[in-house]
Amino acid sequence: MTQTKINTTCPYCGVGCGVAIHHNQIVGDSQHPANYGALCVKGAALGESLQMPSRLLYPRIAGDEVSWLQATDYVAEQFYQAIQQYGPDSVAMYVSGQILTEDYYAANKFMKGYVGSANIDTNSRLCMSSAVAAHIRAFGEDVVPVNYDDIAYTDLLVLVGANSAWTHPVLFRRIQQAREDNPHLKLVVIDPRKTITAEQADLHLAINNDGDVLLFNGLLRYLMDNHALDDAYISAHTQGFEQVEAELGLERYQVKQIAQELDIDQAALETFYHWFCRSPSALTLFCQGVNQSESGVDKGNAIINVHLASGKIGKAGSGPFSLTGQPNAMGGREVGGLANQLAVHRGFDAESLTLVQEYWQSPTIAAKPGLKAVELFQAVERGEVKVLWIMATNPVISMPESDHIRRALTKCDCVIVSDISADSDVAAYADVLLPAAGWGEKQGMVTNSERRLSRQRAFLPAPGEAKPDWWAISQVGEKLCQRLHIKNGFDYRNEADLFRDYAGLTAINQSSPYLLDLSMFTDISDEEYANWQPTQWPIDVARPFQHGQFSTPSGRAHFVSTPAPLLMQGHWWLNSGRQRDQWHTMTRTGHVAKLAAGEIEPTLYMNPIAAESLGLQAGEIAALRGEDQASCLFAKVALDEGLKGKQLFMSMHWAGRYSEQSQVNRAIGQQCDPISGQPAFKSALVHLAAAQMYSYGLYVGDRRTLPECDYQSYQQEQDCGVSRFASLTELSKAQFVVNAGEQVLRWDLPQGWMMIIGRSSANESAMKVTGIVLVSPQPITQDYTMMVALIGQPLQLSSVLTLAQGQQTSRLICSCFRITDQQIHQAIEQEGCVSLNHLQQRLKCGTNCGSCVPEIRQLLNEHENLTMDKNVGVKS
Ligand SMILES: Nc1nc2c(c(=O)[nH]1)N[C@H]1C(S)=C(S)[C@@H](COP(=O)(O)OP(=O)(O)OC[C@H]3O[C@@H](n4cnc5c(=O)[nH]c(N)nc54)[C@H](O)[C@@H]3O)O[C@H]1N2
Ligand SMILES: Nc1nc2c(c(=O)[nH]1)N[C@H]1C(S)=C(S)[C@@H](COP(=O)(O)OP(=O)(O)OC[C@H]3O[C@@H](n4cnc5c(=O)[nH]c(N)nc54)[C@H](O)[C@@H]3O)O[C@H]1N2
Ligand code: SF4
Ligand SMILES: [Mo]
Repeated sequence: MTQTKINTTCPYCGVGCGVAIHHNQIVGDSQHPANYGALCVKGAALGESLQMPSRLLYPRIAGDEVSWLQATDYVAEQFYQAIQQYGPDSVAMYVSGQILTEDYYAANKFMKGYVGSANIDTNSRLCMSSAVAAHIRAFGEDVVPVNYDDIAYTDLLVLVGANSAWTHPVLFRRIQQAREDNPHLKLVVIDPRKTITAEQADLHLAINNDGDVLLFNGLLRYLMDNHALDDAYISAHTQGFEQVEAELGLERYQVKQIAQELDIDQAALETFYHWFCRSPSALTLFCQGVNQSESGVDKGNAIINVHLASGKIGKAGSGPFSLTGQPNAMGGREVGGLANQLAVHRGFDAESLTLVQEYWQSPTIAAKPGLKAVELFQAVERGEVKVLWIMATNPVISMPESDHIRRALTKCDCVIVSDISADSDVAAYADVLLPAAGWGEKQGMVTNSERRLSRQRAFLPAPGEAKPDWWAISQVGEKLCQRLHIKNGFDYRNEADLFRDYAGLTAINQSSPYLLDLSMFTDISDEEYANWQPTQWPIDVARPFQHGQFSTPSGRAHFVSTPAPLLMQGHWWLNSGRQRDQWHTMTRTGHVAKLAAGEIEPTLYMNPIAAESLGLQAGEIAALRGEDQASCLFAKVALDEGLKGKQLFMSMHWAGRYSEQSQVNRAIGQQCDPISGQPAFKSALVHLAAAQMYSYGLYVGDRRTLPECDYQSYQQEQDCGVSRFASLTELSKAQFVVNAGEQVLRWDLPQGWMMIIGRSSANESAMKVTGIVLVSPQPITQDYTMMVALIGQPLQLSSVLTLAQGQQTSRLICSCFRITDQQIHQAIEQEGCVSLNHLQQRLKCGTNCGSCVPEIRQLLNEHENLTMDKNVGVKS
């Protein structure tokens, strides 16, 4: 690393925190307006994440290392041949909200202007596309009309389908700060699941799955019935209200009916409606519980409708706030990386096609929208897409019905994968692998949730032959131009060249209603680009739509009719999402021991009564099948009273060697929102049963591979690994054939079975422990952290045996200092810690990144409630 201070941004979530690299330390950038120095647990672990176990270092074709020249020549030839033989729609790119704006711009220009197809889609389809469509329908342009600062000015915060305490932790800290500063500020959380975020709220509405449209239509009706509409705003700045108003006359939109249908308390619902009515300002933050739904776009518009109707938009402390997931999801939307956008917020109308093609001086232009992610992979499976270039995304894990994605990739003539990791799941399907420079090694621009452009800067050399993604695209672009005998459209020397080109293109929006205009940066020098400071667009405007002028042809915002869908009930339904400490498919966080300790194996969370109905207990294994019963996955059951009825929850992260078999998208079907094409990841209907496991096992040690088992997971520990496995049939000692030089020391012990593997030596007392295996007919609950400590130590059979007798596993709360719930309970019960402050002083928990503060508060609350219950018990 470097000695001079370098400011960059965090490569994870859309909060877009500034990071400073100074004296070999990675810390929060105290000057960055997104975080003012704060980082969450993932940001704080960035240093550790850089030591990746399997970096992709050299280009490869069919497994053989080749030069970049050979690789890019080969890729250009594959594109060229397919285009010549089958037309431009026979090739495609599938990119990601994790590439930088310059990479994105190059990819979009390559596909839409040089290949001549809009078959370029991105994992933002799985993430933000419903919000994008809702913005375009209401505002005429994909614009988030809110700033982070608005959190400090608002009277009411509504979080819909967002577990922000875990997923946007630094933003959530701002929310908590605003509540401390303003005791009148109310926080409402709308989520079928009682999340850590919901636990902190003044009001939690645990609505039935996909009840959001009904809930917000009901709110609009309530505003109407209670004379809380902003008639002046509606008549001056909007259109279409009358139709929406007429549709809300239905009996179904009355408070009592809504509460019943959503299965929530009527008084609680009325409280929310009343607060919204009464508050001078309100912010509605929403994320994947809204977007990832068959009614995702309507959910977004139902939310926007109430903001328009109450005039709570375009002013301080008010507005609908779609939170972006990935660090550059917003930048990708700006350049136009979605298949149904052309570029710079433009669609495929004749004027936009001409303007963009003229600016690019390109040989062609994609005349119609391309295939959206799910459709794209279906076309790949049908053999219609012959060449597919996948960049910075792992669709084998993250797309719905992932078995279909595996099949499609196997059939595809040529799959090109640009990644930083050689063993990302998608890499296994690649004909060509291109090594990408990763975070810290590459540079460029990212745009966060509040439309703020910040710089990522390099501070490390790229290893091996890894190169920035824009460079690889430009090389292939140049070689395609050569084959087409046209002028090279990809003659970029560096990222600044690309950024200037992109900024210049936005000038076409100047004489239009569109707000995206960065044309003032068209001529910035390399030095100005290097010294770029975080900048929000629209430039020099407090917030978009502040004067009630929208980006539609009429300048008015549109009310959109959003009929509430009928809700599914009575089925097992699988909700999925994120854990606090992992990032997506784990390629960047799975190997960091302190992050891996958060959720130690693929876990299916369910209500205790629901579990009992299937005869399932915590720690046992459940078998989950998708609606079509096609594939089955196993996961360990954990009980969670925050899940009502037949709701199930699994995290989306399990992938690769950590546990590809138990990856949740095996059980999730391809249902999408009909407008945005965004998959409904949060409402899969599934079949569930107890799996009849013959034995359960735990291995702690230095081996990464174990015998194939029906259920298997791997967790990285400091200097070793922890594998958990279970088998439907009997496991035998012979299955654990040990490596040369290892030997089994015990087998068939009274508590179950146990085996200890030690490095062989004539003298047992001189042996070192290399692995400990426990096998038992019951789920294993022993504390593995103690076993980790024994690995590599001189063999002391008695200590190992003691551990095998069993201790309950504790739950890790503070990842930074590895403080467990048991330690916190102990400090509260036995050492009299009664406040967060006390616990922080005593155990240091929550004093580094602060991501676990909500969980510590939850434990304190539990104790307080317990004490209250006891006191009540004494009185009665
Ligand atoms: N730790 C961590 N943080 C991340 C990421 C990560 O991988 N790890 N990824 C980033 C990315 S790309 C994204 S997109 C964001 C996602 O951020 P979030 O959207 O906050 O996270 P999720 O866990 O996907 O889902 C949010 C909530 O939606 C709820 N939900 C499910 N169905 C419904 C419904 O019908 N209505 C409502 N109202 N709620 C529902 C779920 O119960 C869940 O609690 O996180 C970003 N931040
Ligand atoms: N069931 C379920 N599924 C979901 C979701 C859900 O809530 N539930 N959420 C969806 C959402 S919102 C999202 S955003 C997706 C995320 O899903 P993915 O995008 O598939 O997940 P990542 O693990 O972030 O994949 C990024 C890949 O890019 C690689 N990489 C990292 N940096 C670079 C780089 O600079 N260049 C290149 N070329 N490669 C790089 C990483 O090694 C990794 O393989 O998952 C979606 N899938
Ligand atoms: S909240 Fe955490 S993950 Fe998101 S940008 Fe900030 S430090 Fe990174
Ligand atoms: Mo996302």
